[in-house]
Amino acid sequence: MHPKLRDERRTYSKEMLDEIYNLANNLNIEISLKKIIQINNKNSSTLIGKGNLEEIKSYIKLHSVNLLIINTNLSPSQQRNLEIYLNLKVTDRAGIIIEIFSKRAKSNEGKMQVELAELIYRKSRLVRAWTHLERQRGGTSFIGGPGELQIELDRRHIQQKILNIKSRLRKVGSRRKNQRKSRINKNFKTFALVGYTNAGKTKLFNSLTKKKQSSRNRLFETLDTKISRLYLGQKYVGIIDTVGFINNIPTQLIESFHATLEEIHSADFVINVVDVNDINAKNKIKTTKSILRETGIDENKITNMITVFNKIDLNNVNYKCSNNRFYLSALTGKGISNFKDSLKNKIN
Ligand SMILES: Nc1nc2c(ncn2[C@@H]2O[C@H](COP(=O)(O)OP(=O)(O)OP(=O)(O)O)[C@@H](O)[C@H]2O)c(=O)[nH]1
Ligand SMILES: [Mg+2]
Repeated sequence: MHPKLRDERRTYSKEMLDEIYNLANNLNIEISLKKIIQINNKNSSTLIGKGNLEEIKSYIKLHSVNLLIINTNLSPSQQRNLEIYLNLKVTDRAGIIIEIFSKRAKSNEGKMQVELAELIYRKSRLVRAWTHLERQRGGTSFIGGPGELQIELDRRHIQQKILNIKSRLRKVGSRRKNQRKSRINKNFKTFALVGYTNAGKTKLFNSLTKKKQSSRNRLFETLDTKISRLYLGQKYVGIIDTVGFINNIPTQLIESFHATLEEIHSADFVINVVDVNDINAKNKIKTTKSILRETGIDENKITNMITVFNKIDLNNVNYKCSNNRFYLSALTGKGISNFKDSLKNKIN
């Protein structure tokens, strides 16, 4: 492998590790050891090979560890096999992210969407054999797959719950659809802010629309979609703020946030907000594009996507904007007026 590529990969893996560390911290999980393991040959039943597993096992024996987080998505059987082999609660990246979403959800729709993702995740992990581990852990947390719920609910019950939430979500979805129809009828143009979590979408939304949505330095601050008006000289347009993306986003979340993601699909323009100071900005742009593709967005919207490099107040570089590329600070307002002018040109 080319040394530059190897360095890039290493930086990326480190950042991914910091990211999951950050998320776990937010869940009040105390991390005693974090480690990058290079997997050359994937072991289909446990993902990690025997040598590394033995090392993990001896670490667990020596320290009072009660949870192993694997920062990638495990199949249900891999997760189960690891739990049995290590006699320890194991969770994967999807488990942690869904748990964070569950902690952040505030609106009714958000809560329903997260519950749906949790149920889909759990459904495939409902295995009776795990109950002995559950008793040992004594936990009721969602992490590690099914907790108490596993014992309480059988698959059919979960399936029933899934159908029930889906039908409630469909009702919310059809309300949204009608609102979108009315916007189209009125020729009301919309711009959807998308991008990696923590890039500053909500801050930009607030700056453009004078709203006061919560914008904080923590991952997945926004889960709900908000639309608000921006006056662009003679015409109003809609600015849409949505949930942020993350690398390796659980498919269960994409499935359950369908209605939210449809708002992005139906927007006339998509604006990808990127933190200009992020050393992994390039990878995060790639992640955003690939998630959008996964959700079935029209390819033209990706081709014509506007990229906003945000947080320029944090460095002293002089950037040059172009047709679909802008540099600004949602915090100080620098570059916003130029950006608004170009949005105006796009709708005329
Ligand atoms: N210095 C600086 N900080 C910014 C700027 N824009 C946003 N921030 C900060 O970056 C953090 C994340 O901002 P948000 O607006 O919540 O980010 P987001 O993209 O909406 O994040 P999610 O809702 O998680 O997807 C907050 O602490 C903001 O104050 C900026 O232009 N400059
Ligand atoms: Mg936000």
